[in-house]
Amino acid sequence: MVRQLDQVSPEVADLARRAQRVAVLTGAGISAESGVPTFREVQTGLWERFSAADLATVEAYEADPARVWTWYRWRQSLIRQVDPNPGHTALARWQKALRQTGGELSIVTQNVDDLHERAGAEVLGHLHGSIFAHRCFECDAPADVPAGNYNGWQPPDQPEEPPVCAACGSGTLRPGVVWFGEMLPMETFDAAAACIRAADLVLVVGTSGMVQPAASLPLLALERGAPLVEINPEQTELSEVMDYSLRGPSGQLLPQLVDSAR
Ligand code: BV8
Ligand code: ZN
Repeated sequence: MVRQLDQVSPEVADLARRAQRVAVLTGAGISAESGVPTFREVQTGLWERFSAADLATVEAYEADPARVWTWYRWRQSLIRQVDPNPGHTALARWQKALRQTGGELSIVTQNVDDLHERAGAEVLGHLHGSIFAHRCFECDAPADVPAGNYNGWQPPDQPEEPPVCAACGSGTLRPGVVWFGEMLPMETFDAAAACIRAADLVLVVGTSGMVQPAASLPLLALERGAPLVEINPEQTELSEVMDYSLRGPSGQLLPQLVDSAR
């Protein structure tokens, strides 16, 4: 039975203080306070007629490579211009503190941004890839491309064509992310499942719990009865399996939780 709270209660603080193997699944919400739009937010500019889920597909790239390529370049540019927020830095702090006492905090993220890493945390895996990785749409050869650098939020008024692959000379480049309908990197998924199964506390931060199979990972905590705590201003698809649902922004609640774990 989920207990919904608007701040860290003494029981939750006690769970955090006693936890030695913490597993954290994060979603777009943890980056929201940095200024990175979540998938639920409406699109603007060149893409206002499309939902993110429409553009994050092979079909969208095949239909209009330049539109999809430019969307990712714009998102890369935006991510480069924002900073990690107190939610990212709190997890990095907690990870360092636990490692000093032989514990562990494993971060598994659905996000394609690098804000956890830029906050100083080590990430066990990016379930949906990285927006800064690129590969050939045809031959899969990895490609090293400098990130998009548009000025601020202003999306370009003209789409950019994706570069031609230097390895095969015929394919064009695509972002190294997992699109809808594509398989997740299975070794990352398996490592995520293993760390959640072994955890003595599972934290789910900033995810609507709508995208599978990532959203099924927290359910593995039920196998061993590890406590499940969610941090999200809204109710999610996962709320009812949570032991505690902290209703608020992760940029505020994560620092409170980490401070209470000291
Ligand atoms: C697969 C990379 C099969 C790209 C992403 C029916 C039809 C068609 C498909 C399906 C279907 N049913 C299931 C599927 C499968 C599909 C799926 O789950 N669809 C859903 C939408 C129904 N899944 C897939 O296609 C996956 N692959 O199944 O392959 C297969 C099997 C065998 C062989 C071949 C193939 C692949 C899914 C991965 C897609 N790629 N990202 C890119 O980034 O461009 S997913 C993308 O959306 C994000 O990465 C993210 O993971 C996801 C959005 O989820 P969230 O992270 O939760 O973000 P969201 O915006 O939803 O929510 C934000 C949350 O934050 C909210 O709850 C909000 O309240 C909260 N929040 C806001 N502010 C704050 C906050 N929280 C805390 N603090 C705040 N301040
Ligand atoms: Zn190629």
